Amino acid sequence: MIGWVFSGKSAAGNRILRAEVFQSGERTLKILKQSGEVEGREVIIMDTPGWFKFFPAGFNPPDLKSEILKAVSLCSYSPNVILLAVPLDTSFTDEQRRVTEDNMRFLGQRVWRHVIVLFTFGDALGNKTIEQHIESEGQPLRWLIEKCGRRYHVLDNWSNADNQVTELLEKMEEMVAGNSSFYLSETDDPQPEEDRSEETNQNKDEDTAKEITEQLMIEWDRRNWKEFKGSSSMITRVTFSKGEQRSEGSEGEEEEIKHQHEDNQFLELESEDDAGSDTLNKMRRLLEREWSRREAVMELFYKRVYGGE
Ligand SMILES: Nc1nc2c(ncn2[C@@H]2O[C@H](COP(=O)(O)OP(=O)(O)O)[C@@H](O)[C@H]2O)c(=O)[nH]1
Ligand SMILES: [Mg+2]
Repeated sequence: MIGWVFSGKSAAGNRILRAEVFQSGERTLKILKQSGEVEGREVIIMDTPGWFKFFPAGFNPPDLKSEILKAVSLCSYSPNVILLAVPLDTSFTDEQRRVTEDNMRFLGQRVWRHVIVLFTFGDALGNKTIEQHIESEGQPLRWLIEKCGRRYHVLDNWSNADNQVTELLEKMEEMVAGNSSFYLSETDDPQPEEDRSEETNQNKDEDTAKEITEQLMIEWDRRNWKEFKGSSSMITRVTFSKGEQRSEGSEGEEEEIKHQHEDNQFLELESEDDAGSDTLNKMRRLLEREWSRREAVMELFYKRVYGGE
């Protein structure tokens, strides 16, 4: 089970195993293996920490990669499937396409043959079919679906309907039957990271990114941008490469447009004459978006629990 934070991985794990064994709604820090009998099969699920939805992979917590690799190696000797959680309550833009690809690069090119896109938040589909949704979402999501050999499944983690899990297991079995299991060997293509032309600067930036990441994780939990900004003079040294920036004008993205508008306001509010302020603004913008995604999900959750839906 992989995907960005708050994409419903832990909830999906619980849903599939029909037990509250993963901590949904909390940040998953370490992989967690749980198993159970589902529809007569022994199912083992590895829950993993998520990456950010908006930040480039370079800002991940330091042990995210090693945790995912651990999960892969623990599953290597049995038929396995990688479920990539993609929540349906939010858009999958070109930015998410890049972040997803970036975050999965270290698993090598072969990984995509073993992925099923697990659309979580199935309740957000409303009356639409998933095919209509994929059609209306535009190129980035279609790219993902094609990349995964058109394998996908919708899961509403709040619904008790049994057939959604049965169908998922059938799709997983079908995939495993026509495909070997996923494992990483030493002969695998070394995972080429992004272009490293400015090696020295890059190293310096990497150290800085590490410090920022640590801070970021604290702030993600605490939600206090002001302190983050005050304690982070180091941010001024970090530069975002072009490839890591948010795409401009991706097709049909209302969310994107809304955020661009908000971004402009931030820029106006904070027109400091400081060399780092541009980067600071970018950091702030990304963090704000991570938070607002989290809030939107919590709102859905409270509405469901207390709103009598
Ligand atoms: N509406 C809705 N909310 C969900 C669904 N799955 C998960 N959530 C909520 O999304 C939030 C994040 O879920 P979680 O399982 O922790 O995601 P993770 O970070 O990917 O493990 C939690 O508040 C869940 O209650 C779903 O299918 N529908
Ligand atoms: Mg989780």
